[in-house]
Amino acid sequence: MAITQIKIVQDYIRMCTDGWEQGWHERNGGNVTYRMRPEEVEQCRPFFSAPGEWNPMGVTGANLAGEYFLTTGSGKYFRNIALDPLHSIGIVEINAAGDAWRIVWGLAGGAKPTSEFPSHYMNHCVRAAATGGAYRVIYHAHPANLIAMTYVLPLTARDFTRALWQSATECPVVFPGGVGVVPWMVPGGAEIALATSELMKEFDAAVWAHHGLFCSGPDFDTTFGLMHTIEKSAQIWVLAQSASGGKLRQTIRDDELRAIAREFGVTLNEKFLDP
Ligand code: 2HA
Ligand code: ZN
Repeated sequence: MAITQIKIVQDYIRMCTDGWEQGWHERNGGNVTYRMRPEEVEQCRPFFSAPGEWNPMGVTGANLAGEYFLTTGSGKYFRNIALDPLHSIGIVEINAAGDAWRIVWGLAGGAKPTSEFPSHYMNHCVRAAATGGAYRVIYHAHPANLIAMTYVLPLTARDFTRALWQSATECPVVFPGGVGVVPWMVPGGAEIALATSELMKEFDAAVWAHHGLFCSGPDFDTTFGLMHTIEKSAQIWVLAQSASGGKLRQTIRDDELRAIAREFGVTLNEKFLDP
């Protein structure tokens, strides 16, 4: 038995490979973290090594102190994860104060968790609190069409939510709360982590201007599906804007968005609709 035969590890690796195949993870771009269930930690524990040093995150989240996370490695390529999980991903434990991690499995050869671990951790803290512990996955990718939109639209939640809802009929059903937008910031630190987690109090997804997208969800399917749906909608938006020279002939109207929500039993974030 190897740790890579455990289902949660296999499912995690599959999500990483799926993202690579979509073209969202050039070089070392993007990262995924998963907050493990206690029984999954126990399944993996026989493979744990002597824990490493505690490493401060620069952010604090008390509600997930003591939890374990699967994480991609800093500087590691999604392309290689399935071939070499031991060096590409790892499991980290959070300390009792909720402000530091240590490696208990993987990230072999001196690797570290993703450079965006502070953002991931703060997003986990906020989404877990907002969903009674149901949300377990944070996914960051670099999908090209969504990034292209951040050069064209005003960087507001309203502009992005409306454009995405209007570009594919499924969108208001998949993310009825809309998406948040973080202005351009230096990636990898506490400042962008706090800005993103502030938006994650309200949204399942946050756009990083000129950089990418953060998605959250209860499981890999839902979270990957959210990334996929948003990027597909962004692609349609870019195609329609390009084909029309920025002059769309028609789009889905607000009363039609409300009709979709009624039919599918979801509540749209009304502040993004006109009265
Ligand atoms: O892992 O995507 O945002 C590289 C990145 C940083
Ligand atoms: Zn990134």
